[in-house]
Amino acid sequence: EEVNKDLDYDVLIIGAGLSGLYSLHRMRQLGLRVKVLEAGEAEGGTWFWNRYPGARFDSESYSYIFSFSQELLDEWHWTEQFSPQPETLKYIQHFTRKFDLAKDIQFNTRIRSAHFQSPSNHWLLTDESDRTYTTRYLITAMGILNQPTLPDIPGVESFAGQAWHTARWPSDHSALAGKRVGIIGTGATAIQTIQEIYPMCGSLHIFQRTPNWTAPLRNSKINEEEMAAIRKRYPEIFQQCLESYSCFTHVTDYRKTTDYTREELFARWEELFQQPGFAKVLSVSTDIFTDPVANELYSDFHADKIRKRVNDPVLAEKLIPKNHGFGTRRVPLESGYYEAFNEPHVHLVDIREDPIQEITPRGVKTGTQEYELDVLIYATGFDAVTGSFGAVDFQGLEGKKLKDAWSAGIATFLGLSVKDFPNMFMIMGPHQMFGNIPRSIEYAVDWVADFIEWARDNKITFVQPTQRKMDAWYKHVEKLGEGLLANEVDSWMTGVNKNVKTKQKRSLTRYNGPAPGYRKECDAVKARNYSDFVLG
Ligand code: NA7
Repeated sequence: EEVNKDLDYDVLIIGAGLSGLYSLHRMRQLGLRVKVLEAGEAEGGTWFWNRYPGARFDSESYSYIFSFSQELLDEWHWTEQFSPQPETLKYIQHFTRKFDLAKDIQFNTRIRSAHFQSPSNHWLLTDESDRTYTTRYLITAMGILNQPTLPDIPGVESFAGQAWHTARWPSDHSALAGKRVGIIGTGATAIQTIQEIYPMCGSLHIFQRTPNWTAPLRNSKINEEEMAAIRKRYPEIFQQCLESYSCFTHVTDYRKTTDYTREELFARWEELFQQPGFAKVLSVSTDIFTDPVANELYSDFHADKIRKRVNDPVLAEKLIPKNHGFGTRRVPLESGYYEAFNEPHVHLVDIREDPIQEITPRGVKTGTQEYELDVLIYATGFDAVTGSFGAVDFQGLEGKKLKDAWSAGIATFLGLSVKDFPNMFMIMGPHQMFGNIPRSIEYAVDWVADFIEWARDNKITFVQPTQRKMDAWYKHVEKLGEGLLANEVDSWMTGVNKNVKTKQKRSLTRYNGPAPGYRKECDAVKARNYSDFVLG
Protein backbone atom coordinates (compact mmCIF):
# COMPACT_ATOMS: atom_id res chain seq x y z
CA GLU A 1 0.00 0.00 0.00
CA GLU A 2 2.79 2.36 0.98
CA VAL A 3 4.52 2.19 -2.39
CA ASN A 4 1.38 2.91 -4.40
CA LYS A 5 0.01 5.75 -2.35
CA ASP A 6 0.29 8.39 -5.06
CA LEU A 7 -1.59 6.29 -7.57
CA ASP A 8 -5.37 6.06 -7.97
CA TYR A 9 -5.27 2.26 -7.94
CA ASP A 10 -3.06 -0.71 -7.30
CA VAL A 11 -4.72 -2.60 -10.13
CA LEU A 12 -6.90 -1.52 -13.03
CA ILE A 13 -8.71 -4.11 -15.09
CA ILE A 14 -10.02 -3.49 -18.59
CA GLY A 15 -13.18 -5.50 -19.21
CA ALA A 16 -16.01 -6.92 -17.09
CA GLY A 17 -16.43 -10.31 -18.72
CA LEU A 18 -15.53 -13.52 -16.94
CA SER A 19 -11.81 -12.64 -16.92
CA GLY A 20 -12.30 -9.15 -15.52
CA LEU A 21 -14.90 -10.15 -12.94
CA TYR A 22 -12.81 -12.95 -11.53
CA SER A 23 -9.71 -10.72 -11.57
CA LEU A 24 -11.62 -8.12 -9.59
CA HIS A 25 -12.71 -10.71 -7.05
CA ARG A 26 -9.15 -12.01 -6.60
CA MET A 27 -7.55 -8.55 -6.35
CA ARG A 28 -10.07 -7.54 -3.71
CA GLN A 29 -9.24 -10.67 -1.75
CA LEU A 30 -5.66 -9.41 -1.67
CA GLY A 31 -6.84 -6.13 -0.21
CA LEU A 32 -5.75 -4.14 -3.25
CA ARG A 33 -7.35 -0.94 -4.49
CA VAL A 34 -8.87 -2.12 -7.75
CA LYS A 35 -11.29 -0.95 -10.41
CA VAL A 36 -12.73 -2.48 -13.55
CA LEU A 37 -13.25 -0.21 -16.54
CA GLU A 38 -15.85 -1.63 -18.92
CA ALA A 39 -16.98 -0.24 -22.27
CA GLY A 40 -20.44 -1.80 -22.07
CA GLU A 41 -23.32 -0.67 -19.92
CA ALA A 42 -23.32 -3.91 -17.92
CA GLU A 43 -21.16 -6.90 -17.05
CA GLY A 44 -20.89 -10.07 -19.10
CA GLY A 45 -18.34 -9.40 -21.86
CA THR A 46 -18.80 -11.91 -24.67
CA TRP A 47 -22.11 -12.99 -23.12
CA PHE A 48 -23.27 -9.39 -22.80
CA TRP A 49 -22.59 -8.47 -26.44
CA ASN A 50 -23.47 -11.67 -28.28
CA ARG A 51 -27.25 -11.90 -27.90
CA TYR A 52 -28.18 -13.15 -31.33
CA PRO A 53 -30.98 -15.73 -31.31
CA GLY A 54 -29.56 -19.20 -30.71
CA ALA A 55 -26.36 -18.02 -28.99
CA ARG A 56 -25.33 -20.69 -26.52
CA PHE A 57 -22.47 -22.74 -25.10
CA ASP A 58 -21.11 -25.58 -27.18
CA SER A 59 -19.53 -26.86 -23.97
CA GLU A 60 -21.38 -28.53 -21.11
CA SER A 61 -22.85 -25.74 -18.96
CA TYR A 62 -21.56 -27.22 -15.71
CA SER A 63 -17.97 -27.38 -16.96
CA TYR A 64 -17.85 -23.97 -18.60
CA ILE A 65 -18.21 -21.81 -15.48
CA PHE A 66 -16.35 -20.76 -12.37
CA SER A 67 -15.24 -23.60 -10.14
CA PHE A 68 -13.62 -21.68 -7.29
CA SER A 69 -16.70 -21.10 -5.14
CA GLN A 70 -18.44 -24.16 -3.71
CA GLU A 71 -21.36 -21.99 -2.66
CA LEU A 72 -21.84 -20.75 -6.18
CA LEU A 73 -21.68 -24.29 -7.53
CA ASP A 74 -24.17 -25.47 -4.93
CA GLU A 75 -26.76 -22.78 -5.52
CA TRP A 76 -26.76 -22.43 -9.31
CA HIS A 77 -29.11 -24.54 -11.36
CA TRP A 78 -28.34 -24.96 -15.05
CA THR A 79 -31.51 -25.69 -16.96
CA GLU A 80 -29.86 -26.93 -20.17
CA GLN A 81 -26.84 -29.11 -20.93
CA PHE A 82 -25.62 -26.29 -23.19
CA SER A 83 -26.61 -23.00 -21.68
CA PRO A 84 -28.36 -20.43 -23.88
CA GLN A 85 -26.95 -16.90 -23.75
CA PRO A 86 -29.74 -15.37 -21.61
CA GLU A 87 -29.14 -17.97 -18.91
CA THR A 88 -25.37 -17.52 -19.05
CA LEU A 89 -25.81 -13.77 -18.69
CA LYS A 90 -28.08 -14.36 -15.69
CA TYR A 91 -25.39 -16.55 -14.16
CA ILE A 92 -22.81 -13.80 -14.64
CA GLN A 93 -25.18 -11.23 -13.13
CA HIS A 94 -25.79 -13.55 -10.20
CA PHE A 95 -22.05 -14.00 -9.72
CA THR A 96 -21.55 -10.23 -9.85
CA ARG A 97 -24.23 -9.64 -7.22
CA LYS A 98 -23.11 -12.48 -4.99
CA PHE A 99 -19.59 -11.10 -4.72
CA ASP A 100 -20.79 -7.50 -4.70
CA LEU A 101 -18.55 -6.69 -7.66
CA ALA A 102 -20.51 -3.89 -9.37
CA LYS A 103 -19.41 -1.25 -6.86
CA ASP A 104 -15.88 -1.54 -8.23
CA ILE A 105 -16.86 -1.54 -11.89
CA GLN A 106 -17.17 1.64 -13.92
CA PHE A 107 -19.40 0.93 -16.92
CA ASN A 108 -19.70 2.90 -20.16
CA THR A 109 -15.97 3.53 -20.05
CA ARG A 110 -14.04 2.73 -23.18
CA ILE A 111 -10.28 2.96 -22.74
CA ARG A 112 -8.52 4.78 -25.55
CA SER A 113 -4.91 4.63 -24.38
CA ALA A 114 -2.70 3.03 -21.77
CA HIS A 115 0.77 4.51 -21.40
CA PHE A 116 3.44 3.23 -19.05
CA GLN A 117 5.12 5.95 -17.03
CA SER A 118 8.81 5.81 -16.11
CA PRO A 119 10.55 6.05 -13.73
CA SER A 120 7.48 6.05 -11.50
CA ASN A 121 6.49 2.61 -12.83
CA HIS A 122 2.80 3.04 -13.29
CA TRP A 123 0.19 2.97 -16.03
CA LEU A 124 -1.77 6.02 -17.11
CA LEU A 125 -5.07 5.13 -18.77
CA THR A 126 -7.25 7.58 -20.68
CA ASP A 127 -10.83 6.88 -21.64
CA GLU A 128 -12.83 8.27 -24.54
CA SER A 129 -14.08 11.18 -22.41
CA ASP A 130 -10.46 12.11 -21.59
CA ARG A 131 -10.74 10.96 -17.99
CA THR A 132 -7.48 9.56 -16.70
CA TYR A 133 -6.65 6.79 -14.24
CA THR A 134 -3.34 5.77 -12.71
CA THR A 135 -2.41 2.33 -11.49
CA ARG A 136 0.60 0.22 -10.60
CA TYR A 137 -0.68 -2.85 -12.43
CA LEU A 138 -2.82 -3.20 -15.49
CA ILE A 139 -4.79 -6.34 -16.24
CA THR A 140 -6.24 -6.67 -19.73
CA ALA A 141 -9.38 -8.80 -19.64
CA MET A 142 -10.75 -7.79 -23.01
CA GLY A 143 -11.71 -11.17 -24.44
CA ILE A 144 -10.51 -12.92 -27.57
CA LEU A 145 -13.55 -12.21 -29.73
CA ASN A 146 -14.61 -8.67 -29.01
CA GLN A 147 -13.93 -6.63 -32.16
CA PRO A 148 -16.65 -7.47 -34.69
CA THR A 149 -15.59 -7.06 -38.31
CA LEU A 150 -17.83 -6.19 -41.22
CA PRO A 151 -17.07 -7.67 -44.64
CA ASP A 152 -14.60 -5.89 -46.81
CA ILE A 153 -17.16 -5.51 -49.60
CA PRO A 154 -17.95 -2.24 -51.39
CA GLY A 155 -21.17 -0.59 -50.29
CA VAL A 156 -21.45 -2.15 -46.84
CA GLU A 157 -22.75 1.15 -45.46
CA SER A 158 -25.23 1.72 -48.28
CA PHE A 159 -27.88 -0.91 -47.55
CA ALA A 160 -31.23 0.85 -47.06
CA GLY A 161 -32.88 -1.85 -44.95
CA GLN A 162 -31.87 -2.90 -41.46
CA ALA A 163 -28.40 -4.38 -41.06
CA TRP A 164 -26.35 -5.44 -38.10
CA HIS A 165 -23.47 -7.63 -36.98
CA THR A 166 -24.45 -10.65 -34.87
CA ALA A 167 -22.45 -9.22 -31.94
CA ARG A 168 -24.66 -6.10 -32.05
CA TRP A 169 -28.07 -7.77 -32.29
CA PRO A 170 -30.96 -5.32 -31.73
CA SER A 171 -33.23 -6.01 -28.78
CA ASP A 172 -36.32 -6.34 -30.96
CA HIS A 173 -36.19 -9.76 -32.62
CA SER A 174 -39.55 -9.31 -34.34
CA ALA A 175 -37.79 -7.35 -37.09
CA LEU A 176 -37.24 -10.67 -38.88
CA ALA A 177 -40.82 -11.95 -38.92
CA GLY A 178 -41.96 -12.59 -42.47
CA LYS A 179 -39.07 -10.51 -43.84
CA ARG A 180 -36.63 -11.15 -46.67
CA VAL A 181 -33.50 -11.83 -44.66
CA GLY A 182 -29.92 -12.32 -45.80
CA ILE A 183 -27.00 -13.53 -43.71
CA ILE A 184 -23.35 -13.37 -44.69
CA GLY A 185 -21.09 -15.99 -43.11
CA THR A 186 -21.36 -19.63 -42.10
CA GLY A 187 -19.14 -19.78 -39.00
CA ALA A 188 -20.18 -20.96 -35.53
CA THR A 189 -22.21 -17.79 -34.97
CA ALA A 190 -24.03 -17.98 -38.30
CA ILE A 191 -24.91 -21.63 -37.79
CA GLN A 192 -26.44 -20.97 -34.36
CA THR A 193 -28.31 -17.98 -35.76
CA ILE A 194 -29.58 -19.61 -38.96
CA GLN A 195 -31.05 -22.69 -37.31
CA GLU A 196 -32.91 -20.46 -34.86
CA ILE A 197 -34.26 -17.74 -37.17
CA TYR A 198 -35.17 -19.51 -40.41
CA PRO A 199 -38.67 -20.58 -39.30
CA MET A 200 -39.67 -16.95 -38.70
CA CYS A 201 -38.18 -15.42 -41.87
CA GLY A 202 -40.25 -14.87 -45.01
CA SER A 203 -37.17 -15.93 -46.93
CA LEU A 204 -33.59 -16.49 -45.89
CA HIS A 205 -30.56 -16.20 -48.17
CA ILE A 206 -27.36 -17.61 -46.73
CA PHE A 207 -24.23 -16.23 -48.37
CA GLN A 208 -21.59 -18.91 -47.91
CA ARG A 209 -17.94 -18.42 -48.78
CA THR A 210 -16.55 -21.44 -46.93
CA PRO A 211 -18.73 -24.28 -45.64
CA ASN A 212 -17.77 -25.56 -42.20
CA TRP A 213 -17.59 -29.01 -40.73
CA THR A 214 -20.11 -29.25 -37.93
CA ALA A 215 -21.47 -31.91 -35.61
CA PRO A 216 -24.75 -32.28 -33.74
CA LEU A 217 -24.89 -30.55 -30.35
CA ARG A 218 -27.63 -32.81 -28.89
CA ASN A 219 -28.75 -30.37 -26.23
CA SER A 220 -31.28 -31.34 -23.57
CA LYS A 221 -32.90 -29.95 -20.44
CA ILE A 222 -31.50 -30.57 -16.98
CA ASN A 223 -34.07 -31.30 -14.28
CA GLU A 224 -33.67 -30.91 -10.50
CA GLU A 225 -32.64 -34.50 -10.02
CA GLU A 226 -30.06 -34.41 -12.78
CA MET A 227 -28.69 -31.13 -11.46
CA ALA A 228 -28.32 -32.66 -8.01
CA ALA A 229 -26.33 -35.49 -9.56
CA ILE A 230 -24.15 -33.02 -11.47
CA ARG A 231 -23.47 -31.11 -8.23
CA LYS A 232 -22.21 -34.29 -6.63
CA ARG A 233 -19.94 -34.85 -9.60
CA TYR A 234 -18.41 -31.35 -9.65
CA PRO A 235 -15.09 -32.41 -8.10
CA GLU A 236 -14.79 -35.20 -10.66
CA ILE A 237 -15.82 -32.90 -13.53
CA PHE A 238 -13.21 -30.28 -12.68
CA GLN A 239 -10.58 -32.96 -12.14
CA GLN A 240 -11.28 -34.29 -15.65
CA CYS A 241 -10.95 -30.76 -17.03
CA LEU A 242 -7.67 -30.32 -15.18
CA GLU A 243 -6.18 -33.46 -16.66
CA SER A 244 -7.43 -33.23 -20.22
CA TYR A 245 -5.65 -31.75 -23.22
CA SER A 246 -7.73 -28.59 -23.52
CA CYS A 247 -9.54 -28.50 -20.16
CA PHE A 248 -12.73 -30.21 -21.26
CA THR A 249 -14.53 -33.17 -19.69
CA HIS A 250 -14.17 -35.25 -22.86
CA VAL A 251 -11.52 -37.90 -22.50
CA THR A 252 -8.68 -37.73 -25.02
CA ASP A 253 -8.06 -40.88 -27.10
CA TYR A 254 -4.33 -41.32 -27.65
CA ARG A 255 -4.79 -44.47 -29.74
CA LYS A 256 -4.20 -43.94 -33.44
CA THR A 257 -6.94 -44.54 -35.97
CA THR A 258 -4.74 -47.34 -37.32
CA ASP A 259 -4.85 -49.04 -33.91
CA TYR A 260 -8.49 -49.83 -34.65
CA THR A 261 -9.94 -52.21 -37.21
CA ARG A 262 -12.24 -50.53 -39.75
CA GLU A 263 -15.30 -51.87 -37.97
CA GLU A 264 -14.14 -50.81 -34.54
CA LEU A 265 -13.23 -47.38 -35.84
CA PHE A 266 -16.58 -46.68 -37.44
CA ALA A 267 -18.43 -48.12 -34.45
CA ARG A 268 -16.45 -45.79 -32.20
CA TRP A 269 -17.08 -42.75 -34.40
CA GLU A 270 -20.76 -43.57 -34.56
CA GLU A 271 -20.86 -43.84 -30.78
CA LEU A 272 -19.12 -40.49 -30.38
CA PHE A 273 -21.39 -38.94 -33.01
CA GLN A 274 -24.40 -39.86 -30.87
CA GLN A 275 -22.92 -38.20 -27.79
CA PRO A 276 -23.71 -34.59 -26.90
CA GLY A 277 -21.19 -31.78 -27.21
CA PHE A 278 -17.60 -31.83 -28.38
CA ALA A 279 -17.07 -35.61 -27.95
CA LYS A 280 -16.76 -36.04 -31.72
CA VAL A 281 -14.01 -33.46 -31.78
CA LEU A 282 -12.19 -34.05 -28.52
CA SER A 283 -12.53 -37.79 -27.96
CA VAL A 284 -11.44 -39.05 -31.37
CA SER A 285 -7.90 -40.29 -31.96
CA THR A 286 -5.59 -37.30 -31.94
CA ASP A 287 -3.89 -38.35 -35.19
CA ILE A 288 -7.02 -37.09 -36.94
CA PHE A 289 -5.64 -33.60 -36.32
CA THR A 290 -2.13 -34.32 -37.61
CA ASP A 291 -2.35 -37.13 -40.16
CA PRO A 292 -3.99 -36.14 -43.48
CA VAL A 293 -5.02 -39.73 -44.21
CA ALA A 294 -6.77 -40.21 -40.87
CA ASN A 295 -8.30 -36.76 -41.24
CA GLU A 296 -9.70 -37.51 -44.67
CA LEU A 297 -11.30 -40.72 -43.47
CA TYR A 298 -12.98 -38.92 -40.58
CA SER A 299 -14.02 -36.02 -42.81
CA ASP A 300 -15.68 -38.51 -45.18
CA PHE A 301 -17.57 -39.98 -42.23
CA HIS A 302 -19.01 -36.54 -41.51
CA ALA A 303 -19.65 -35.74 -45.18
CA ASP A 304 -21.91 -38.80 -45.34
CA LYS A 305 -23.83 -37.55 -42.32
CA ILE A 306 -24.49 -34.27 -44.14
CA ARG A 307 -25.57 -36.09 -47.34
CA LYS A 308 -28.15 -38.03 -45.34
CA ARG A 309 -29.76 -34.86 -44.03
CA VAL A 310 -29.92 -32.58 -47.05
CA ASN A 311 -32.53 -33.65 -49.61
CA ASP A 312 -30.96 -31.99 -52.65
CA PRO A 313 -27.68 -33.82 -53.42
CA VAL A 314 -26.18 -30.84 -55.29
CA LEU A 315 -26.88 -28.59 -52.33
CA ALA A 316 -25.47 -31.18 -49.92
CA GLU A 317 -22.14 -31.14 -51.79
CA LYS A 318 -22.02 -27.35 -51.47
CA LEU A 319 -22.43 -27.65 -47.72
CA ILE A 320 -19.55 -30.13 -47.43
CA PRO A 321 -16.15 -28.47 -46.97
CA LYS A 322 -13.75 -29.43 -49.75
CA ASN A 323 -10.66 -27.40 -48.91
CA HIS A 324 -10.11 -28.17 -45.24
CA GLY A 325 -10.49 -31.26 -43.11
CA PHE A 326 -12.72 -31.92 -40.12
CA GLY A 327 -11.48 -30.23 -36.95
CA THR A 328 -8.92 -28.03 -38.68
CA ARG A 329 -11.12 -25.03 -37.88
CA ARG A 330 -13.30 -24.54 -34.85
CA VAL A 331 -16.14 -27.08 -35.27
CA PRO A 332 -19.52 -25.42 -34.74
CA LEU A 333 -22.08 -27.65 -33.05
CA GLU A 334 -25.54 -27.53 -34.58
CA SER A 335 -29.14 -28.46 -33.90
CA GLY A 336 -31.10 -28.74 -37.12
CA TYR A 337 -28.81 -26.59 -39.27
CA TYR A 338 -28.90 -28.88 -42.31
CA GLU A 339 -32.66 -29.37 -42.14
CA ALA A 340 -33.02 -25.62 -42.71
CA PHE A 341 -31.79 -26.18 -46.26
CA ASN A 342 -34.69 -28.53 -46.98
CA GLU A 343 -37.13 -25.64 -46.56
CA PRO A 344 -38.26 -24.00 -49.78
CA HIS A 345 -37.79 -20.47 -48.40
CA VAL A 346 -34.15 -21.07 -47.38
CA HIS A 347 -31.54 -20.50 -50.10
CA LEU A 348 -27.83 -21.10 -50.14
CA VAL A 349 -25.85 -18.65 -52.24
CA ASP A 350 -22.41 -20.07 -52.92
CA ILE A 351 -20.30 -16.93 -53.15
CA ARG A 352 -17.18 -18.90 -54.04
CA GLU A 353 -18.94 -19.67 -57.33
CA ASP A 354 -20.70 -16.35 -57.65
CA PRO A 355 -18.84 -13.76 -55.56
CA ILE A 356 -20.54 -10.77 -53.99
CA GLN A 357 -19.70 -7.65 -56.00
CA GLU A 358 -21.26 -5.10 -53.72
CA ILE A 359 -23.89 -4.35 -51.13
CA THR A 360 -26.47 -2.05 -52.66
CA PRO A 361 -29.29 -0.08 -51.02
CA ARG A 362 -31.61 -2.94 -52.06
CA GLY A 363 -29.55 -5.93 -51.01
CA VAL A 364 -26.62 -8.08 -52.04
CA LYS A 365 -25.35 -8.08 -55.59
CA THR A 366 -23.33 -11.02 -56.88
CA GLY A 367 -21.85 -11.46 -60.35
CA THR A 368 -25.11 -12.87 -61.66
CA GLN A 369 -27.92 -11.49 -59.52
CA GLU A 370 -29.12 -8.86 -57.07
CA TYR A 371 -30.77 -10.37 -53.99
CA GLU A 372 -33.34 -7.94 -52.60
CA LEU A 373 -33.52 -7.96 -48.83
CA ASP A 374 -35.27 -6.24 -45.93
CA VAL A 375 -32.71 -7.29 -43.34
CA LEU A 376 -29.02 -8.10 -43.73
CA ILE A 377 -27.15 -9.89 -40.96
CA TYR A 378 -23.38 -9.87 -40.81
CA ALA A 379 -22.18 -13.08 -39.14
CA THR A 380 -18.70 -12.23 -40.33
CA GLY A 381 -16.70 -12.82 -37.19
CA PHE A 382 -14.11 -10.87 -35.29
CA ASP A 383 -10.66 -9.38 -35.41
CA ALA A 384 -9.80 -12.14 -32.97
CA VAL A 385 -7.27 -12.46 -30.16
CA THR A 386 -5.16 -9.35 -30.88
CA GLY A 387 -7.99 -7.15 -32.18
CA SER A 388 -8.87 -5.92 -28.71
CA PHE A 389 -5.24 -4.89 -28.16
CA GLY A 390 -5.17 -3.02 -31.47
CA ALA A 391 -8.20 -1.00 -30.40
CA VAL A 392 -6.31 0.60 -27.49
CA ASP A 393 -3.13 2.65 -27.84
CA PHE A 394 -0.81 0.65 -25.58
CA GLN A 395 2.56 2.31 -25.06
CA GLY A 396 5.27 0.77 -22.93
CA LEU A 397 8.84 1.71 -22.08
CA GLU A 398 10.25 4.62 -24.11
CA GLY A 399 6.90 5.09 -25.81
CA LYS A 400 7.11 1.76 -27.62
CA LYS A 401 3.76 0.82 -29.11
CA LEU A 402 2.37 -2.68 -28.66
CA LYS A 403 1.03 -2.50 -32.21
CA ASP A 404 4.57 -2.02 -33.53
CA ALA A 405 6.03 -4.62 -31.19
CA TRP A 406 3.60 -7.19 -32.60
CA SER A 407 3.60 -6.02 -36.21
CA ALA A 408 6.27 -8.52 -37.24
CA GLY A 409 4.84 -11.29 -35.07
CA ILE A 410 3.17 -11.73 -31.72
CA ALA A 411 5.59 -12.22 -28.85
CA THR A 412 4.64 -12.84 -25.24
CA PHE A 413 5.87 -14.67 -22.20
CA LEU A 414 3.39 -17.37 -21.14
CA GLY A 415 0.75 -15.43 -23.06
CA LEU A 416 0.51 -13.38 -19.88
CA SER A 417 3.07 -10.61 -20.28
CA VAL A 418 5.16 -8.75 -22.84
CA LYS A 419 8.65 -7.27 -22.59
CA ASP A 420 8.68 -3.44 -22.66
CA PHE A 421 5.14 -3.43 -21.26
CA PRO A 422 5.93 -3.80 -17.58
CA ASN A 423 3.34 -4.39 -14.88
CA MET A 424 0.81 -5.45 -17.50
CA PHE A 425 -0.85 -8.86 -17.43
CA MET A 426 -3.10 -10.28 -20.10
CA ILE A 427 -5.92 -12.66 -19.29
CA MET A 428 -6.60 -14.68 -22.45
CA GLY A 429 -3.82 -12.91 -24.31
CA PRO A 430 -2.27 -14.46 -27.41
CA HIS A 431 -0.16 -17.60 -26.86
CA GLN A 432 -2.11 -18.42 -23.73
CA MET A 433 -4.02 -21.65 -23.17
CA PHE A 434 -7.61 -21.14 -24.40
CA GLY A 435 -9.49 -24.45 -24.74
CA ASN A 436 -12.25 -24.42 -22.12
CA ILE A 437 -12.01 -20.67 -21.58
CA PRO A 438 -13.38 -20.36 -18.01
CA ARG A 439 -10.96 -23.07 -16.84
CA SER A 440 -8.10 -21.17 -18.48
CA ILE A 441 -9.29 -17.86 -17.05
CA GLU A 442 -9.35 -19.16 -13.50
CA TYR A 443 -5.84 -20.48 -13.83
CA ALA A 444 -4.44 -17.32 -15.45
CA VAL A 445 -6.08 -14.96 -12.97
CA ASP A 446 -4.87 -16.99 -9.99
CA TRP A 447 -1.35 -16.98 -11.42
CA VAL A 448 -1.42 -13.21 -11.89
CA ALA A 449 -2.90 -12.68 -8.42
CA ASP A 450 -0.10 -14.75 -6.87
CA PHE A 451 2.50 -12.74 -8.76
CA ILE A 452 1.06 -9.36 -7.76
CA GLU A 453 0.78 -10.49 -4.15
CA TRP A 454 4.39 -11.69 -4.17
CA ALA A 455 5.60 -8.43 -5.76
CA ARG A 456 3.73 -6.38 -3.17
CA ASP A 457 5.11 -8.42 -0.29
CA ASN A 458 8.61 -7.99 -1.69
CA LYS A 459 8.20 -4.25 -2.33
CA ILE A 460 8.70 -4.73 -6.05
CA THR A 461 7.13 -2.13 -8.33
CA PHE A 462 8.44 -3.16 -11.74
CA VAL A 463 8.07 -6.54 -13.46
CA GLN A 464 8.67 -7.48 -17.06
CA PRO A 465 9.82 -10.67 -18.79
CA THR A 466 13.29 -10.91 -20.31
CA GLN A 467 13.72 -11.04 -24.08
CA ARG A 468 15.37 -14.44 -23.77
CA LYS A 469 12.34 -15.89 -22.01
CA MET A 470 9.99 -14.38 -24.56
CA ASP A 471 11.98 -15.92 -27.40
CA ALA A 472 11.99 -19.28 -25.65
CA TRP A 473 8.23 -19.09 -25.13
CA TYR A 474 7.66 -18.38 -28.80
CA LYS A 475 9.76 -21.40 -29.75
CA HIS A 476 7.85 -23.55 -27.28
CA VAL A 477 4.48 -22.44 -28.68
CA GLU A 478 5.72 -22.94 -32.22
CA LYS A 479 6.91 -26.45 -31.43
CA LEU A 480 3.54 -27.42 -29.93
CA GLY A 481 1.84 -26.29 -33.11
CA GLU A 482 4.09 -28.31 -35.41
CA GLY A 483 2.29 -30.88 -37.51
CA LEU A 484 -1.19 -29.63 -36.63
CA LEU A 485 -3.32 -29.59 -39.78
CA ALA A 486 -5.25 -26.67 -38.26
CA ASN A 487 -2.19 -24.49 -38.61
CA GLU A 488 -2.30 -24.97 -42.39
CA VAL A 489 -5.80 -23.56 -42.67
CA ASP A 490 -7.02 -19.96 -42.59
CA SER A 491 -9.22 -19.22 -39.61
CA TRP A 492 -9.44 -16.83 -36.71
CA MET A 493 -7.40 -19.38 -34.76
CA THR A 494 -4.51 -18.95 -37.18
CA GLY A 495 -4.86 -15.18 -37.00
CA VAL A 496 -6.47 -14.73 -40.40
CA ASN A 497 -9.28 -12.25 -41.03
CA LYS A 498 -9.48 -11.31 -44.67
CA ASN A 499 -11.47 -8.19 -43.79
CA VAL A 500 -8.53 -6.76 -41.84
CA LYS A 501 -5.59 -5.60 -43.95
CA THR A 502 -2.91 -6.69 -41.50
CA LYS A 503 -4.45 -10.14 -40.99
CA GLN A 504 -4.29 -11.74 -44.40
CA LYS A 505 -1.48 -14.09 -43.45
CA ARG A 506 -1.39 -16.89 -40.88
CA SER A 507 0.30 -16.30 -37.56
CA LEU A 508 0.61 -18.26 -34.37
CA THR A 509 -2.07 -16.80 -32.09
CA ARG A 510 -2.71 -19.52 -29.57
CA TYR A 511 -1.05 -22.05 -27.35
CA ASN A 512 -1.86 -25.42 -28.85
CA GLY A 513 -1.93 -27.30 -25.59
CA PRO A 514 -1.74 -29.54 -23.69
CA ALA A 515 -3.17 -27.51 -20.83
CA PRO A 516 -1.38 -29.48 -18.08
CA GLY A 517 1.88 -28.62 -19.85
CA TYR A 518 0.92 -24.95 -19.96
CA ARG A 519 0.22 -24.89 -16.26
CA LYS A 520 3.46 -26.72 -15.54
CA GLU A 521 5.43 -23.98 -17.31
CA CYS A 522 3.63 -21.21 -15.42
CA ASP A 523 3.91 -23.01 -12.09
CA ALA A 524 7.66 -23.36 -12.64
CA VAL A 525 8.02 -19.60 -13.14
CA LYS A 526 6.29 -19.03 -9.84
CA ALA A 527 8.41 -21.66 -8.09
CA ARG A 528 11.52 -19.84 -9.34
CA ASN A 529 10.27 -16.70 -7.63
CA TYR A 530 9.63 -15.09 -11.01
CA SER A 531 13.33 -14.95 -11.91
CA ASP A 532 12.29 -15.12 -15.60
CA PHE A 533 11.28 -11.51 -15.08
CA VAL A 534 13.33 -8.38 -14.61
CA LEU A 535 12.21 -7.23 -11.19
CA GLY A 536 12.77 -3.81 -9.71
P1 NA7 B 1 -15.93 -16.93 -37.83
O1 NA7 B 1 -15.79 -18.32 -37.40
O2 NA7 B 1 -14.71 -16.12 -38.09
O3 NA7 B 1 -16.84 -16.94 -39.16
C1 NA7 B 1 -17.04 -15.81 -39.95
C2 NA7 B 1 -17.82 -16.21 -41.18
O4 NA7 B 1 -18.05 -15.06 -42.00
C3 NA7 B 1 -17.07 -17.21 -42.04
O5 NA7 B 1 -18.00 -18.08 -42.61
C4 NA7 B 1 -16.43 -16.31 -43.10
O6 NA7 B 1 -16.12 -16.95 -44.30
C5 NA7 B 1 -17.53 -15.30 -43.29
N1 NA7 B 1 -17.02 -14.04 -43.85
C6 NA7 B 1 -16.21 -13.16 -43.26
N2 NA7 B 1 -15.95 -12.14 -44.07
C7 NA7 B 1 -16.61 -12.38 -45.21
C8 NA7 B 1 -16.72 -11.68 -46.43
N3 NA7 B 1 -16.07 -10.52 -46.63
N4 NA7 B 1 -17.48 -12.22 -47.40
C9 NA7 B 1 -18.12 -13.38 -47.19
N5 NA7 B 1 -18.06 -14.09 -46.06
C10 NA7 B 1 -17.31 -13.59 -45.08
O7 NA7 B 1 -16.78 -16.08 -36.81
P2 NA7 B 1 -17.98 -16.56 -35.87
O8 NA7 B 1 -18.55 -15.35 -35.24
O9 NA7 B 1 -18.90 -17.45 -36.59
O10 NA7 B 1 -17.28 -17.43 -34.80
C11 NA7 B 1 -16.20 -16.93 -34.02
C12 NA7 B 1 -16.07 -17.73 -32.77
O11 NA7 B 1 -17.05 -17.26 -31.83
C13 NA7 B 1 -16.38 -19.19 -32.88
O12 NA7 B 1 -15.29 -19.96 -33.21
C14 NA7 B 1 -16.92 -19.54 -31.51
O13 NA7 B 1 -15.86 -19.94 -30.67
C15 NA7 B 1 -17.52 -18.29 -31.02
P3 NA7 B 1 -14.64 -17.60 -44.51
O14 NA7 B 1 -14.61 -18.82 -43.67
O15 NA7 B 1 -13.65 -16.55 -44.06
O16 NA7 B 1 -14.56 -17.87 -45.96
